[in-house]
Amino acid sequence: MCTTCGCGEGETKIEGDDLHHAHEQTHTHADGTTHSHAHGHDYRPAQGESRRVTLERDILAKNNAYAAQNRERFAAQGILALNLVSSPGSGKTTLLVKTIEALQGKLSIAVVEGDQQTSHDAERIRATGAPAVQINTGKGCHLDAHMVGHALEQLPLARGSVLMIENVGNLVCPAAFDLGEAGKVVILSVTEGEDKPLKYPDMFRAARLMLVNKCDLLPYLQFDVDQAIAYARRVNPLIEVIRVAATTGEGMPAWFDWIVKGAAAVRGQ
Ligand SMILES: Nc1nc2c(ncn2[C@@H]2O[C@H](COP(=O)(O)OP(=O)(O)OP(=O)(O)O)[C@@H](O)[C@H]2O)c(=O)[nH]1
Ligand SMILES: [Mg+2]
Ligand SMILES: [Zn+2]
Ligand SMILES: [Zn+2]
Repeated sequence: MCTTCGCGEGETKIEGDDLHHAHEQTHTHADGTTHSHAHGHDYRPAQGESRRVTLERDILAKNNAYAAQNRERFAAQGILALNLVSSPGSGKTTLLVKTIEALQGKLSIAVVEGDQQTSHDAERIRATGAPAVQINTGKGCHLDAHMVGHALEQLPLARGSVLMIENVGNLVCPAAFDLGEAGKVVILSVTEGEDKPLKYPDMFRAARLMLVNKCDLLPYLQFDVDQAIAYARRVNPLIEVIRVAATTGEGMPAWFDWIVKGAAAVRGQ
């Protein structure tokens, strides 16, 4: 269950991982904790406000513990992990496909894909030759650090590589869940309206970088890019911004440079 909207948990499926089977037996996480949880067993809706608050705190505390394990693993292997968040259809997968193609031979990129249903996005990534694992969250509206930890078991992650995690399209709930990433990248496409940073401030506050995507469509829309950026900076004065069009390639080199610099920083170069 999501702490924000109360949507379902316990339906998660990870390609190549029989989650429920694995969790009927005890298993050990990197911190040495051994558990035999059925996914969602402790996510039962509670009665009353104070129980709800306690439940939220427990869910986030558990998530943060798994996120810390993921983060340790990324640090130990010099992996730059980015969490791509946005509303549905802003162009996350298109951006990833173009990024993998552009950086081929320069950086090794692996992808965790999150969607409620289908493995379309993982298939689009694998068509580039990059490894990808699809997580289907069922009724769930966001990825959590525990799911990502299990997906990583299916993914060949080279030392010094980049892990892109494409979250479920949702501008609300993924803001609350740390996956162990170095940073969240929020994608705002110009068809969505420039006021989204004010309407969904948690997400824009949580992000390190905002990609303003689909800029090729600006001639056909009434979308004030400067205003959108001003709104984003009103909720997060430190947010970095890059204007791009994933389909035409406009502005994309600045995004590629941002990744290459980030990866080098994580590797300590
Ligand atoms: N014109 C234009 N269309 C784009 C651009 N980037 C993506 N699109 C289109 O936007 C639609 C959605 O793109 P996706 O890459 O599937 O978006 P997504 O954010 O991964 O979608 P979900 O995973 O379903 O949330 C597709 O039809 C893309 O071709 C762009 O820069 N310009
Ligand atoms: Mg996608
Ligand atoms: Zn939710
Ligand atoms: Zn587990």
